[in-house]
Amino acid sequence: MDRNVRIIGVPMDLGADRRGVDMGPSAIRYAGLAESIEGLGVACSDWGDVHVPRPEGSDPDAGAPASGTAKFLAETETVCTRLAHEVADAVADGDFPLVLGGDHSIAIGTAGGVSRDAETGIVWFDAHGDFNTPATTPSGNVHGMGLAAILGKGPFADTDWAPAPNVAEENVALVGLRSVDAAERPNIRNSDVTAYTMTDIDARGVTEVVTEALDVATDGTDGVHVSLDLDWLDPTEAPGVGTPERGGVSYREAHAAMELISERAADPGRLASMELVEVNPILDRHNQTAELGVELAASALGKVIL
Ligand code: Z70
Ligand code: MN
Ligand code: MN
Ligand code: MN
Repeated sequence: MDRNVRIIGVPMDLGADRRGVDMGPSAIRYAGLAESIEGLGVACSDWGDVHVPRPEGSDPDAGAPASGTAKFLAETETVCTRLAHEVADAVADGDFPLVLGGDHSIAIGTAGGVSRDAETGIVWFDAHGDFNTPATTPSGNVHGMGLAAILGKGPFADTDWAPAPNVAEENVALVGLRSVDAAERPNIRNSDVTAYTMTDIDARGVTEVVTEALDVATDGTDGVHVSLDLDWLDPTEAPGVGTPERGGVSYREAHAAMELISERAADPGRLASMELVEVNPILDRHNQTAELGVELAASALGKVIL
């Protein structure tokens, strides 16, 4: 990593059903994130947390779209607007934003901030598509709509906060899908994002798939945002997530993917930002998932074995 890393926490759980992901930033810090980055010889500063309102004081239906469901959308807008500002500030100062969630709805803020003044590709590592709209969601949870919101799908098109200003659908790759809702499937298939399922990883291996995903995200862009939902990994490695799905990538496959990102991002500025989301300490075992998140961030930022 050629820039100072700026850690930004977002203790957000309004976009998910299970409480606990709001403690993700603390768990990841406690797992030694800053020390691990400094151990790579990279300067690192922790800017603390973006303020998130408590659900008890909020009306989940405030800000709801005209049709369909999206719980806590007004609060999600507030948090993502704050986060986008923090991330854009970090980039403007020449720092590398490393955002800690929190549920995956915060990606709307990260993507909005990092792409404010730069064409940005996204590699979205996830068991889920996060491509629901308020019309197709089975849950009403915005963490299942984050990528659709970033790309301005459905009613998100009419908002000034959700669509990322400089992210082209053609530069977005989804990697690791194994849980897609019936009504969400056509949203993905009819889009111009490139989606790699676990079946693709079975057939072609993680190295080939992630190399291709990086081709998609770097083609004509200034930089790449890596959005890492820890449920991308198999629950045997990452039990502490809100929605574990069997059949995810292994420990080594995940590191291989992050090491590829580090290699490909060796050009100054190519890796634009990264986020670690959906760590749920309540469901974790001995902070194992947070520790894994720290390890994977280190691999993406340049850690090598020898
Ligand atoms: C489902 C929904 C989801 C993460 C679960 C689940 C979405 N597709 N995303 N956990 N990270 O409710 O939209
Ligand atoms: Mn500012
Ligand atoms: Mn997700
Ligand atoms: Mn997920």
